[in-house]
Amino acid sequence: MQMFLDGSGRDSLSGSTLPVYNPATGTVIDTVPAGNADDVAAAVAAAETARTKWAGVSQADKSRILIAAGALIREEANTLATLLTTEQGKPFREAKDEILGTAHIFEYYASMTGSIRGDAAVLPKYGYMNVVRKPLGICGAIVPWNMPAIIFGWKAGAALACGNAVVVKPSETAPLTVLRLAELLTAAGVPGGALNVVTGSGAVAGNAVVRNADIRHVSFTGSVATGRAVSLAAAPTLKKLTLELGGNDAFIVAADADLDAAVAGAVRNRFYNCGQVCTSAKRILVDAGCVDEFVRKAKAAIEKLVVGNGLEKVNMGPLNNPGQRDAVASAVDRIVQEECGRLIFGGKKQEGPGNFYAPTLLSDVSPDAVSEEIFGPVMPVIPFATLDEAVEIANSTPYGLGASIWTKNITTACTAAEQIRSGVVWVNRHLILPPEIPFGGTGNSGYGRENGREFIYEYTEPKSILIGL
Ligand code: TXE
Repeated sequence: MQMFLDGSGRDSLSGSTLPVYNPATGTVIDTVPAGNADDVAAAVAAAETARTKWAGVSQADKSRILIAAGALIREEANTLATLLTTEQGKPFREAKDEILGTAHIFEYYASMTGSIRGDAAVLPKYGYMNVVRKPLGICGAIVPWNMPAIIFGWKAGAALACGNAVVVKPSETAPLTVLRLAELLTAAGVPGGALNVVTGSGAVAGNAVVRNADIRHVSFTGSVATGRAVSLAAAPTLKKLTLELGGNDAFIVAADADLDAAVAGAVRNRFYNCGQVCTSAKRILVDAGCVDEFVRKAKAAIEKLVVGNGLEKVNMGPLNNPGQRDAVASAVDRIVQEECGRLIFGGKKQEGPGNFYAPTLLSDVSPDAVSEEIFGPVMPVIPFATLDEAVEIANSTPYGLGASIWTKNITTACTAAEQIRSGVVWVNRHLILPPEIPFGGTGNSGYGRENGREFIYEYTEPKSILIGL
C-alpha cells in the first residue's frame, strides 16, 4: 500500500514504512509509508496549488462530487467494511454500518454546500453590511483508530464542503480504510491536491501537520494528553483548532425507567466497537431501588455476547491494539484489587493471538474509581439514591462529551438534560449521532463542533464588507 498524495500514490520521501496489524490475529496485513515532515510539506504544496481551484468550484458541482463520493463508497461497502474489520477489529456488521454512515456523511455535506453563507444587514447612515464566509485555505485532519472511516468523513467532508483543501493524517493502527476512501473521493471528482493523506506516526507526521504554518486549521480527535500537545505545538502558527478528546459518559437509569430497554441500551452502547467510542456509555448510574435487578439482567445479556474475529459471526471483536488492552486490564485489576467495585463477569484477557478482552461487568463501583475513561469493554455500575446525586456523579469527571438519562418522567428528563455538563444529552437513547447533530464537548473533552450547521464556523472565517450608501 502506498501513501496517497495528490492522487499520485507515491512512497514516503523517507523510504521507511510502518506495519499495520490485524488486531484479531496479531499478524501484519500491510505496510504504509512512515511519512515525515518533508511528506507533509509536499502534501501542503499540492494543497496550495489546488485550494483556489477547489474553492472556485460552484456549490452545485461540489455537491455533485460529494454525492458521487457517497455512491462510490456505497458500491464498495462490503470490501471497505472487510478492510475496516481487518485493520480495526470491529465486527463486520458494525464496520458496514460505519462505511454506510461515512457515505451518508458525504451526502450530508453535499446537501449543505448551499447553506455555507454569512449575514447581511442595512446599517442606517453607514451602508450595506455583508458578512461572507471564506474558506480557511488548507485544513489538517488528524484521525484516530476507533472510528477511522466516519471521523475521516466528518473532517474531510466539512473541510471540502466549505471550499478548503485538506491534509489528512490517519492513525498508524488503522490507516488503510482512510487511504481507500480518499482514492474514492478523488475518483468522484475531488481535484488532485485538494485531498491528501500522509500516513505515519503521530509524533512525526501528525506533529508536522500541526506545526505547518500554511495549514490554518487542525481538527484533531484523540486523547486529552495528545490534545494538549497538539494545542501547544499549534500555538506558534496561531491556527484554529477543533479538539475532540474523548468522554466519560454517564448513562443514568432512573427508578421509573423501562428497565429492559435501559439494560439493552447499556449493553449495546457499552460493548459496541469493543467499548472504544468517545461517547460510549462508560459509567452506568442506576437508581439504588432497581440496581440489583439491572445488574442481574445486564449479566444475563453480557454472558450471551459472542467474542471473536470480526469477520465471523460475533457481537464483539478485539481491542484495536495491545496497548489499549493492557490499559483496560490494568484499570479493571486496580478497581478489583482496591475493592472499589465487585467483579460480576469477565475481567480477563483471552489467551491466544489477538487483543481480546472479555466483556466485563462490575457492580457497586465507587464513582472516584472511574473518573478517568475506560476505553474498552467494561461496564461499571454505580448505584445512586437521588437524581441530584446522579447528576453530581455525572458531572464529577473533567470530561463533558455525552450523557443519557433513561426515564418516563419528563421533569426528570429535562432536569438531567439541563444540569449535566456535556456537549450532548440523550433521553432514552445513547450514542445516536446523525450528522444533523452538532458534536463535540466541553471541559477536557475539548472544544469546537463537528457536523450540524456548526461545522461552518469551524471550517470558514467571516469577512465583513461594507458598501457605503
Ligand atoms: O491516542 P492519540 P491513542 C483516547 C482513549 C485511548 C487514548 C490513547 O482513551 O485509550 O486516547 O489512544 C495522532 N501530534 N482516545 O494513543 O495519541 C495519532 O497518530 C499530532 C479517544 O491512539 O491521541 C492518531 O492519528 N498528532 C478518542 C491520533 O493522534 C498526533 C479516539 C490519536 O492518537 C500526535 C482515540 C502528535 N504529537 C483515542 N501524537 C476519541 N476522542 O474518540 C499522536 N497523534
